[in-house]
Amino acid sequence: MTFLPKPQLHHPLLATNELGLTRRDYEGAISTLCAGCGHDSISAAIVQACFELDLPPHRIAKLSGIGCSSKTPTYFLGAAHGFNSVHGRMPSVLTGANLANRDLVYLGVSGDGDSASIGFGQFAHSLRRGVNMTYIVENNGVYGLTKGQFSATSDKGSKAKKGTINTDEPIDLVAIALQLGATFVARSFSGDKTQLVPLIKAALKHPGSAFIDCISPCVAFNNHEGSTKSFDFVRAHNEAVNKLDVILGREPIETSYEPGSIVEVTQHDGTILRLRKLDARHDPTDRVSALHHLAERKAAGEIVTGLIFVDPETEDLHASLNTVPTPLNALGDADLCPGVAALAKVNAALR
Ligand SMILES: Cc1ncc(C[n+]2csc(CCOP(=O)(O)OP(=O)(O)O)c2C)c(N)n1
Ligand code: SF4
Ligand SMILES: [Mg+2]
Repeated sequence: MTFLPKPQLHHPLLATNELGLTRRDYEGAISTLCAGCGHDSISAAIVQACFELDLPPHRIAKLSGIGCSSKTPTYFLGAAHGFNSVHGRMPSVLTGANLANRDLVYLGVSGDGDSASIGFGQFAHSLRRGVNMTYIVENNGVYGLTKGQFSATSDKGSKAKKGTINTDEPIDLVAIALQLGATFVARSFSGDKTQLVPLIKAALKHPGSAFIDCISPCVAFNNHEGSTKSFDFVRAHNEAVNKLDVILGREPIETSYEPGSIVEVTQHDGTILRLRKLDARHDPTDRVSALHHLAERKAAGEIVTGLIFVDPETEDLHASLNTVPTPLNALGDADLCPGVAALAKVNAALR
């Protein structure tokens, strides 16, 4: 069975958000993934982030490809719009949906196989076009659903469960996203909710392409000694560059950070991203230095996590294409068919 509904009963004293909804209202069906799978922790972080942001679940569209990671939208935001696409094709379906209706909040969930192997081209083009979305890759360095083959993000030299050594160079999706022009680039770890929840909140509020590479160990096929995507390895090599707070425009601004160690980024909608710098060498608003920092720490054997780059001045694909603000399903006949005179004018302009 792949769909187990959760019991509807809520504890009467569960905290509610501005919409009067409880955290439970942001959940989905009961997960059928392996117990301990990192992907379930990411689903829990998405639930927490959307609850804390007071997002109406029915104004969110969640899209995915194929894989254990791509199954997860069933397990969160049960009241949201959902589309489980073909393997590696989530980005183009999301782009089309976004162009048709910009009023929804778009959340794309994918895996390292889904995005770095079969869907690599789709991943690249959605980011370089600036589609307004939050794109999360649940990265376990393995094809979990098809039982443990190396993926394109498995590190060279890392060991499969049966002992095979990976001889291929890995793709670092964070470095690629930076090079492609994504305007919000982060990496996190499924086992670090304190870091992941604010990153997802910040990404959801970002008005352009926001990409989060979330390392998410596969306990069935890639959590052994020798795997660089295991819980133990990531905990030992995790190097956070900053600590993030997301402050919505309407909230009073309070902080306990020490002066001199903070970077504040104000986005178009008034959201303030407040970053406490843990690594003095890293400037999250400088794309070139972010790439340099990533390469430098990688050479030192560290996995850089946190908000690695953000461009607060970003505009999305709708701005580049100068599309109408009204969702296509809300346009009337007069807008959709402007008549013979308007058509004649367009034709005349092309002669
Ligand atoms: C066109 C196509 N090719 C291959 C497959 C088989 N397949 C299903 S899931 C998958 C890999 C999934 O890996 P990943 O995206 O990393 O997800 P995970 O299961 O690890 O979360 C593959 C190769 C498929 N479903 N469709
Ligand atoms: S096979 Fe791996 S990725 Fe898939 S549910 Fe199990 S632990 Fe998670
Ligand atoms: Mg995978």
